[in-house]
Amino acid sequence: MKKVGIVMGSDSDLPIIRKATDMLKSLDIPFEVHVYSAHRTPVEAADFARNARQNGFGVLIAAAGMAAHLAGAVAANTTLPVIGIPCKSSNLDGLDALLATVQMPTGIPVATVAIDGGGNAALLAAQILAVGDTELADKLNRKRESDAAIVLEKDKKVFAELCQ
Ligand code: RP5
Repeated sequence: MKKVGIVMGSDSDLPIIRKATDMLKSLDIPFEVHVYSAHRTPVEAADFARNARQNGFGVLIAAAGMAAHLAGAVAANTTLPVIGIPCKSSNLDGLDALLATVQMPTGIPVATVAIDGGGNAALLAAQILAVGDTELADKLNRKRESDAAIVLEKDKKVFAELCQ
C-alpha cells in the first residue's frame, strides 16, 4: 500500500497530527511524519514534496497554523493529492490558517479540512488510497457502519431519557 506523508510546520502542531496518526493506525495505513516549515525550512519542505511520489507516498497531509503556507508550498511541488489542515495556533483562532490554506490559486489544489481537523484529514487520505484498494474501501465502509451504530445508540438513550 502507498504511504501517507504528513508534514507539520512546527512540533507545536503535534496534538492535531496525533489525531491523524491515530486514525491511520486504526486503519493499518502506513505513514511517515516530518516537521518541515514553509518558512523556516523551505528547502526541506519542497524536497520532501518533490520526492514524495518516488518515495512511495500516495497522498500528503500538511498541517500549519498562522500564515499557513505549508500545504500550498507542498502542493506546488507535487501532483500527488495534498490535504491541508489549518491549525488553531494563534489568537485569530485558526481563521488565519484556514484562509491561507484553502484559498489556493487555480492549478495548485489543496483539499482543506476543518480547523484542527486531523481525523478527517486522515480519513480523506484513506479514501483517496481506497480508490484503488478494495480491502481498504471495505474497512472504511465498516467504520462508517460502526460510527452510525454509535450515533443510533445515543439516539435511543436520549429518546428514552427525554421522551419516555
Ligand atoms: C506555523 O506557525 C506552525 O505550523 C505553527 O502552527 C505556528 C506556530 O509555530 P511555533 O511558533 O509554535 O513553532 O508555522
